[in-house]
This record gives sequence, structure tokens and C-alpha cells, in this order.
Amino acid sequence: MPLILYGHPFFSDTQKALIALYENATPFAFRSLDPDSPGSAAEWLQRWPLRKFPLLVDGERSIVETSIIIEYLPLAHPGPVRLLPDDPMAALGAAAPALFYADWPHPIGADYPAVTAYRARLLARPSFARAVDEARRFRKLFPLGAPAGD
Ligand SMILES: N[C@@H](CCC(=O)N[C@@H](CS)C(=O)NCC(=O)O)C(=O)O
Repeated sequence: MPLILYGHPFFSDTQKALIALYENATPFAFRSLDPDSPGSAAEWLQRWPLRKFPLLVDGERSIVETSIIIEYLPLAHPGPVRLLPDDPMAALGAAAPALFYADWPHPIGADYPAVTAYRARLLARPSFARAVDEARRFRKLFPLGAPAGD
């Protein structure tokens, strides 16, 4: 049975789980929790009454919490791309998609070229670019408006 991921494409926690799955081309079915897919929400609430997403379902097992999902995937469904560095301290520093969204209300600016370049490298990564693209139609949900450049 393929993995099932429940989440909303515009939310950063969901995007982190999507990126982890895309990185290794792990087969999964995505159940989007947006108003156009009411069946998915009903299914999700049945599986996880605490109403938090993302939720990964692997057969009989439900995995919640983004970081646990990202730790679970290499153990249960390993692929060629390492999702976490060996150094546990380095593993605490996930930047995407938080850095992506942080720039919208507070542009990082020319004073921080390394951060700007890091953000650009993240966006150039196919797994993250795909997650960003798939969420594009939800940008109207961002109260302050999304910049045209991204
Ligand atoms: N620490 C959790 C946070 C999950 C979480 O709060 N998700 C939000 C969306 S990003 C949610 O489910 N909100 C719905 C609610 O709180 O009812 C994780 O990383 O998975």
C-alpha cells in the first residue's frame, strides 16, 4: 500500500514533508486538505482526530509531527538522498520553507547576501521548487500578499 500524506500544500510543515518525499521520489498519494477536497479532510479527521497536519499514513501506522516524518522516512523508506546530516546539531537547522516565507513580510535585503544566496539555492532545488509551485494557487491566503518575484 503506498504512503499517504495529508496536508495543505501552502503550509510550511506540509511542504517539509513533501520535500522529504520528493527528494527520494518516494511513491505516495497526497491528500490535500483544501476546501476543494472535502473527502480528504473527512478521511484525515478519522485517522487523526487531533486535527494536526501533516499526517503520514504507512499501512496501519500513522506518523505525525513533521520532524518525526522526516526521521521516519529514511528508516522505513530509505532512498539515495540523505535527508538528515550525520551531525545531530546540524540536523536541527532546517531552513526551507521557513526562510522562503520569512522573506515575504520582511525582505532579507542586500545586507545579508549569504542568507539571500542560501534562500536562492533552496529555491533552485527541484524538490522545494515543486512544493512552492504546487502551493502557488493558495497565495491569496497569505494576509500581507506574496511578492511577484518568487
Ligand atoms: N509541530 C507540528 C505542527 C503541526 C501543526 O500545527 N499543523 C498546523 C498546520 S501547519 C495544523 O494542523 N493546524 C490545524 C489546527 O491546529 O487545528 C508538526 O510539525 O507537524
